[in-house]
Amino acid sequence: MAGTFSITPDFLAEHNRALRADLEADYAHLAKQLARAKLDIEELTDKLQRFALAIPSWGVGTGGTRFARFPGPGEPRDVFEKLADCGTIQQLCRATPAVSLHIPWDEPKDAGVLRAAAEAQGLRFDAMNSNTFQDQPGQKHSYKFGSLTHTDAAVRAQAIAHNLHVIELGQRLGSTSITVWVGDGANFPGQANHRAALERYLESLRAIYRALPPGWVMYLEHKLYEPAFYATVNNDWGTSYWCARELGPQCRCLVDLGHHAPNTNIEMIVARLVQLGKLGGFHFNDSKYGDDDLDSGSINPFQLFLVFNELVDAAQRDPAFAPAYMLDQSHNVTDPIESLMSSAGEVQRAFAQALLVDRARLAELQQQNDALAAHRLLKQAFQTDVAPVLAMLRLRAGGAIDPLAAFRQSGYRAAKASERPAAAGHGSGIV
Ligand code: PSV
Ligand code: MN
Repeated sequence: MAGTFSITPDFLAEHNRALRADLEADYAHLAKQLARAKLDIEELTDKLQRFALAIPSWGVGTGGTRFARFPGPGEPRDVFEKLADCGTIQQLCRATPAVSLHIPWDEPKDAGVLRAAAEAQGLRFDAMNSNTFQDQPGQKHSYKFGSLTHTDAAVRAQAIAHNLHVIELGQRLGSTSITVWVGDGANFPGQANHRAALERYLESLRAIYRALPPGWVMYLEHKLYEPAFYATVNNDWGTSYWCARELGPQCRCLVDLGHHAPNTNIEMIVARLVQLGKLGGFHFNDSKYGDDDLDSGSINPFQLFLVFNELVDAAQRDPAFAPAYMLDQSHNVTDPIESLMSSAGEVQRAFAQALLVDRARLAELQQQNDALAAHRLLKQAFQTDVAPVLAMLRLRAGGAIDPLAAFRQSGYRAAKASERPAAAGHGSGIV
């Protein structure tokens, strides 16, 4: 059962009272600065107000590496406690009204009870995630050598059945999408026939696609390597695009920022998928070397900005353009709630900065081949400090001006540490 401590509206009001005057001064100053560039701060704040990001249920537990996991105090022990933490993040940040569940990690006994618990926290369920990269207790066939692409049809059938179960559960929870990521691949040259494995992948996906309810979307998540270290089946955006196109309009590609080789031009992948009509959504995180699952914007905030630069460009061409935004991070050395709040802010910041780009002027400069001026135009937007806008929209939406400070002062973590004595072997985190 979820514990009882929660941050009270009075506490939040007191926190905001202390910071409000400074924020209003900073906001007024930024409004003047933006007005010089013919930008209306209220329009910007309004656009950001409508931006929503989903929290990964697995992100509120401490993650881990191949080497160890160092659990933190007061970690959630079940899906209801995870929801409580997600609710707290939303209460303070007001940018994360949705949760992305992972099944079976978050398998509820009663979907109705779980849905009601989410609604009580002001949360809804975004994309469901199926897990066929791990064996589950009592499962008949092992995924050691693959799931949707396994050479044995019985294993593939089991993995397909799991995805159908996840869709059915998602329907009861009010979700309208499923993200499929498989760990399938090979560790040795010669181990798998690349072409045959991809054929089996597509065939299995077709069976899942046929079960999609109307209005549902299936996201395909590609990944260059890991856990398979020589080759993965859905290894890159081109493969993902081809599969999504073969399957039909209810299938789109999901870009996890960490699933590419270092230095890959991810914003260009985004541009390509947008142009081809198959960009479905994101798993935001940051990385230095591989799928490091570091906090969004902590390593390469400029890349995050450039991704949003493409998304704002896409939205300008097509106002109906609405990809799904999710975080997908693993927190090894920080408090997961703090990391998720800070990452939500970094993603919002990148979006806000991308909204500042003068697109008509940029097109002119591109037409004139004025490389440096075009680059400086982007840099100017990227270097604008939009923090007052982000804080103001949190304040107006009933959140905290400074979520991190409010969280630390609230005593939430200490209260959860006593409410949630550590349980051995609980399902939080990724090891
Ligand atoms: C795989 O690395 C991934 O990015 C997929 O989205 C999984 O669902 C998630 O991480 C958690 O393992
Ligand atoms: Mn991911």
